Amino acid sequence: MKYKLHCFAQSGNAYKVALMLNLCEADWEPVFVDFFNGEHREDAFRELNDMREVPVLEAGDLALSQSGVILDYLADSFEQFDAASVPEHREIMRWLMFDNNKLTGSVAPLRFLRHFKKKGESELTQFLEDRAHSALSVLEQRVTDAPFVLGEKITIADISLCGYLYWPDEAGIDMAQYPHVSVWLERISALPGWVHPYELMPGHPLPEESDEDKPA
Ligand SMILES: N[C@@H](CCC(=O)N[C@@H](CS)C(=O)NCC(=O)O)C(=O)O
Repeated sequence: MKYKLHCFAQSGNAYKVALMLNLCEADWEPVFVDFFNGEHREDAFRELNDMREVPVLEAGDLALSQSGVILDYLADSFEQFDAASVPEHREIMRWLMFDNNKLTGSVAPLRFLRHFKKKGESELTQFLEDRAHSALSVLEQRVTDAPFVLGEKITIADISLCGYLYWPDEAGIDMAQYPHVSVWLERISALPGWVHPYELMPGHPLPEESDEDKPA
């Protein structure tokens, strides 16, 4: 395989890269990281990524981390979902940073606390939910007038921004408030090669989730 993606099914950040690879029909395979048992903090993983974060993409001698950087690298390699000019590239970077900081930066920890930690509601979950709604409103505005974030064509900005949005129930976010975001998500999921994150990467369901599904 040309590409190895260190990932796990519950990671929206890894999903951004896995989805890109699939949409580009890349020759890739997932390498499971046992995140919920702390594999990303072990020495072997640190050698792969000193930031101790998933995803990591291995391409030959290269081991890249940060989903935005990996998406940019793959857009260059495949000449797909890429910018058509330097100003367009800057615009893509602007949205990747907005996603990392504001949208994924709120939806991912909110989902982690609510769905995986299950510690109940707190000031922190409220803060994150408000922040997620604020970011979603920005995205809603953006995709109201155009099919994709940069306009008529899909770019890695869309692929990054959608990373955590196929699990709204797990984050406890009501997407009915964002009809244009919902249509935009359907537009992306209609693309050839689109696969839901839980089917695209290994590790779903978690052992405790499968136990929950079992009759008592
Ligand atoms: N900005 C990074 C975020 C990566 C990230 O936070 N990954 C999570 C898994 S989804 C992680 O590995 N977290 C490790 C930790 O917080 O200890 C990216 O886009 O790749």
